[in-house]
Amino acid sequence: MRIVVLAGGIGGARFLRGLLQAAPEADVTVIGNTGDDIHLFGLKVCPDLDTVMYTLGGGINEEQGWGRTDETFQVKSELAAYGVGPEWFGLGDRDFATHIVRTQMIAAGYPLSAVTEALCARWNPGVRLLPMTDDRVETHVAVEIDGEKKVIHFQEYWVKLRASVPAEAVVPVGADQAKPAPGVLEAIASADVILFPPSNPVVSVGTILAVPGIREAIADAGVPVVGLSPIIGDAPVRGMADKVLAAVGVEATAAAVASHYGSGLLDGWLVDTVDAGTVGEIEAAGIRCRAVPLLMTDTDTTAEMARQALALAEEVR
Ligand code: GDP
Ligand code: FO1
Ligand code: CA
Repeated sequence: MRIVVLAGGIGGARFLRGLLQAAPEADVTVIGNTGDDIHLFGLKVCPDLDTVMYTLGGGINEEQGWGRTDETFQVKSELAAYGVGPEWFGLGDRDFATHIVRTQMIAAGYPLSAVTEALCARWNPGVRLLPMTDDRVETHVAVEIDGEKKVIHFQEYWVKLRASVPAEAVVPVGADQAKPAPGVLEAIASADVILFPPSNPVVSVGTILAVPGIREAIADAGVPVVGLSPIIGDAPVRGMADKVLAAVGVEATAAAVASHYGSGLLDGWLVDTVDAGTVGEIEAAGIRCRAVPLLMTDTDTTAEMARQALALAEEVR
């Protein structure tokens, strides 16, 4: 079975770990979000691609959900000693090697998709990890700070400000000129099922869908598209997805996210059992819905979620 998964970082990666346990024989292609990418110290950092690669490759810092295990920060502290910022983004020594290799390969003319393939040759994530595009896309957030309106990089909003100010707009800069990376449209066209994991609907899945051609390819794929809600009981399970959902005028509820994706895209939607009351409303919107436990507490639980998603896909096929 060929499965295509649109993934951001932590939520997507943890879901994928369960999916691979639930369907070890499946051929899984991950279309990864690159809107979080940031250029720091002359290096290109791809947080979501790295989180998927490290998580599935066994190198992730588990409690953080990003960065490497057994990390040290000598380079970071030496940069600070030179007064070279920013200091608010925690790049570790091991992680730096990934960004050096990536930046070196891009400078040599390799596209991001080839770079990602090369990095995955070391990590063996067990999936084919494709960036959504080889073109540069970086999400920026319009905010108002001390009465001054400005647009800042997503990572500054998310990590430095901890999303503590309202996001007035979320803009994937470059998306409208971006082309799907090689293999992305082909993977979608040959998929047996397409999954939206419990990733951030705005800055992860939303950014991937903002690359022209991807949303259309999914809508036209003619195979079940099933998503899992990142919102449980009217709040994101972790992180600040509610802040960016507000920026696009979407309530932080499982039902609102389902209708945000729309019945033109989604055939099925899994909500957590605490949101069982909303199943009727979602089905009335033309999206088949099931209430199942959606907390990814461990891989076995996540594998069950993945099995439920695949079962719902068969039901709507
Ligand atoms: P990020 O790029 O690192 O923010 O990761 P993603 O975008 O892939 O996923 C972030 C989303 O995962 C957040 O909006 C969380 O609400 C969601 N999430 C995290 N853990 C869980 C979980 O255990 N269950 C569900 N349903 N969602 C989760
Ligand atoms: N997230 C943080 O909250 N604080 C950090 O210092 C931080 C550093 C970092 C370094 C490399 C990397 O790949 C990811 C990193 N992240 C950090 C996560 C990153 O902000 C993700 O983009 C968010 O989790 C949202 O996707
Ligand atoms: Ca992300």
